Amino acid sequence: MALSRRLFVTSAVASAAALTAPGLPAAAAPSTAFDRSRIPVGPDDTPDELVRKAAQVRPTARQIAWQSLEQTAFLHFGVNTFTGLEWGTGDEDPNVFQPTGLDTDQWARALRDGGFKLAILTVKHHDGFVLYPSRYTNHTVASSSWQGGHGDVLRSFADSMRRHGLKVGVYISPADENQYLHGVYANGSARTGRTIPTLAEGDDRTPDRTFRLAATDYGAHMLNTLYEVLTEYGPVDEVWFDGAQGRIPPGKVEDYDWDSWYALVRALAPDAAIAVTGPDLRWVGNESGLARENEWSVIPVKENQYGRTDWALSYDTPDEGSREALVTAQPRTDYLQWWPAECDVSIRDGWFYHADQLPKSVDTLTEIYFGSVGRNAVLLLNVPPDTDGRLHDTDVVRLREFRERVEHELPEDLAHGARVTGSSRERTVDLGAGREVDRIRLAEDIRHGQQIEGCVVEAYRDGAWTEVTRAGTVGASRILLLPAPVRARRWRLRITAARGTVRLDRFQLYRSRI
Ligand code: FUL
Repeated sequence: MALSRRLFVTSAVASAAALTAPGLPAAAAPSTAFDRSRIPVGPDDTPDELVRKAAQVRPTARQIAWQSLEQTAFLHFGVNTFTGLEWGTGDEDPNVFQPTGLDTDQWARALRDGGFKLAILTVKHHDGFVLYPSRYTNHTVASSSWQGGHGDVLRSFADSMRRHGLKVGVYISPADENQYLHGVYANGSARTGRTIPTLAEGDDRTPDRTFRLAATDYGAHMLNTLYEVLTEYGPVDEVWFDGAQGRIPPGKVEDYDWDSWYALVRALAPDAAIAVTGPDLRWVGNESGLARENEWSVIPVKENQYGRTDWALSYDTPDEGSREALVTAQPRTDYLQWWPAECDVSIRDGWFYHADQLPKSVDTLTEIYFGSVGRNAVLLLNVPPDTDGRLHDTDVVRLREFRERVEHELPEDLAHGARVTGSSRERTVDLGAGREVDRIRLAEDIRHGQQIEGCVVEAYRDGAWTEVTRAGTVGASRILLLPAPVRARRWRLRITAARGTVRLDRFQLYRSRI
């Protein structure tokens, strides 16, 4: 998909604060006085001051939980699955949605067996077609004859994921072609106080919480959609907002009410990481599933319209967080923020299922694993259900092969239980006997931030410490691949550059079995 779709419209419209109900947290602001997930930057901060501040930034509990998932999945499913399009038009006949054998348990088993911990369903893609029967639009599963108009993919998906131990995420597209055709999206309406949920005709809900939030007509539509999803389908751990605008005439724009949307998500799903166009995690900047070799989770950011967190540098700059990057970004930086990278990629070429496409090879998926999980990021791999409403057998087999391959790449930590000595800047492991090693996994305890800027792995060979490999950043996870196995009994990790006190979480040694 064109990168430009993820680029955001920035308009000069003045930001009006969300109107909050009592007890409703402010949108993107730190949730407690001790929240250090972002620290303000001033124009007079010296380069040393910038580094000192970066060293003090800490992830929230929500971000730590999200980072530990490592492998997450996307499921792009909707009218496009049946029309063959990647981006729907909003005027498609809802009756095209006819999965012949929806089996969300099969999705869940395949993802669980592939090593995935959370799955995100496209509850609404840019066409506006909604996978549950919403009160606020007819462009939904209820307008299809599928299951007699009583189908609910979101219900089935959420139940299956939880039954198989996976967490639930929801993709709710801000862009909405259908609402544009109905004169709601980008209709130029004012941002005014709206009561959420807005009770619809015949609505039998008696909400125990209502919210007063600033929104346009379409912003209110999004809020009502979020309210339904976040109150009727159980706990949600990730809410995924793309930043794309719909295909609307030049001159028209829908300024998304980010602050109000974030506030409602925080109130209704406090554990949910708000992804991509959100304060909790950022798009890595490509759709190939690959992080930068040196991927920082502490990033200079600016706050744009209605509280949207944005890059101070560009989304795809090769260096988002080094000392040099902090200085270059300073004139545009509002905060140094814990904003870790999520690497999205599809197992097939498209995001939606197309019969003529094939899944990526195990070798490619393994490169993606090392390029994401191995580089301080979380992998978000899309596996699109087919027109039956099942993951294609080829993809299911590929997911299992991928998991087996990762297990063979990193079979058994040879350093587990070994004698470990050292300090925060140096750790030595004695394996008790010479062992061959070709993969090394490092991790910082990110509860104490991201500090390592450079490190060297050495092996004691022929009476001397010899460099085996080196790396820049480590963060939550760094996996180093040696071109050939190295045999040694004693191994050492030396931190050569750091911003603050390093708390090492892993120094693991592996001999792959591939
Ligand atoms: C993009 C969208 O336009 C694609 O259709 C897909 O959903 C991808 C994950 O994000 O911006």
